[in-house]
Amino acid sequence: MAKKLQWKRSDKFAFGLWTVMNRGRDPFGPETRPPLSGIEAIRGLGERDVYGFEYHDNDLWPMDATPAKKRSIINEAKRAMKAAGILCTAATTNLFSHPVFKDGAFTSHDPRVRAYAVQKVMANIDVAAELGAEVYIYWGGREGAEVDIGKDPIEAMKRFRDAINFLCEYVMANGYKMVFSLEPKPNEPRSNIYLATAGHALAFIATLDHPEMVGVNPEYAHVKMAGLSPLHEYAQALEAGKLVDIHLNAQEPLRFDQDMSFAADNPKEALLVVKLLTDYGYAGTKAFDCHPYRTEAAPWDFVERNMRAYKLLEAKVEEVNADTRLCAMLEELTVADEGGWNQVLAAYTPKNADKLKVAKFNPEKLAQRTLLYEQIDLRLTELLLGAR
Ligand code: GCO
Ligand code: MN
Repeated sequence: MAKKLQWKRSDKFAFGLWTVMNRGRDPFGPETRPPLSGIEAIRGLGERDVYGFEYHDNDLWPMDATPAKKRSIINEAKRAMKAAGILCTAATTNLFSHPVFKDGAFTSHDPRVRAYAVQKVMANIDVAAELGAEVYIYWGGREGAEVDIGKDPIEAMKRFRDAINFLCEYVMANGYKMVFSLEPKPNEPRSNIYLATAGHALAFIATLDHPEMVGVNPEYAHVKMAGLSPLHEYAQALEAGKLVDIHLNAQEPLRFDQDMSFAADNPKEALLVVKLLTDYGYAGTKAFDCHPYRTEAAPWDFVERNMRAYKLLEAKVEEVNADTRLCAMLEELTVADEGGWNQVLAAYTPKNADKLKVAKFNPEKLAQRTLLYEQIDLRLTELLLGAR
């Protein structure tokens, strides 16, 4: 393998423990792989030069673990991390598997369920801080509805907000160095999940008591499930200074949650995401949140394949950015600003408004300009396919 294409820890790749622990169960059939414990998952990822892992509380200890059992597992996880040289980069809470959460956690009708959910998060935030995680994720797995008349969506938002506000205060009161991250998803396992896209999440964050503590980690496949553009979601979050983590994978649009490996569906689209992250210096971890195909006996080919795909696309981005033909065509898209309009449009002032009010434009003439998109896209396709 070309040296440049071999991933290193400094690439900051991460995997959810649950991705390699996934045993291939789907709604139509049972597990096809033997179990892997959270500790084995940490070891296996560390041995493959993965930078970090993300975990749910119950990926590591079962929900009914005694305090002593839980403590011994956490200690073992810390030893495994040290031995394998892998970091814990993000944590999250399983608020969706147990039947107690069958109608949501933070948005449940039952105040006892909501309190239990917040308590479960607090307990894991303590562990996350101990393991060194600096990002804490909220994926509203069952925060949604099938029967909307039975669950007021406005009330649900208020409850969600109260929970996040409470937990922000908890992190601050304990002096933890940790930011929160909302992970949007449009549906599955609920018919409709609240905070369906990055746009929903960003708007919600603005209503929180501590918006500066909360960002988003859009998942590539969740965006495609909504029939939207992962590139645009990542870009909007990045531009807002809110992209604190990313979940990379692949998904055919508008289908069930396929959770395929990164770039498995649409390499050009994946390339443009890698280009965005590269060009704009995204510095967070790049976490893969997908599952090995059900036909795999072990998760390790899957782990290597995801990192390899990212490195291949990263090398391709370098090639694309350096391609003189493509650069020249992209350059032609920009228009010399002879009228000084950029400066006028950058800020409203009475002077700028006056200048704009009296300006004469010729829309017919402006409309005559053509753009080289066909050729540009062909050149990108050529580069992607290795045609010279
Ligand atoms: C999904 C989600 C989950 C979350 C995870 C962390 O299954 O659709 O992507 O994998 O990412 O629970 O929040
Ligand atoms: Mn995810």
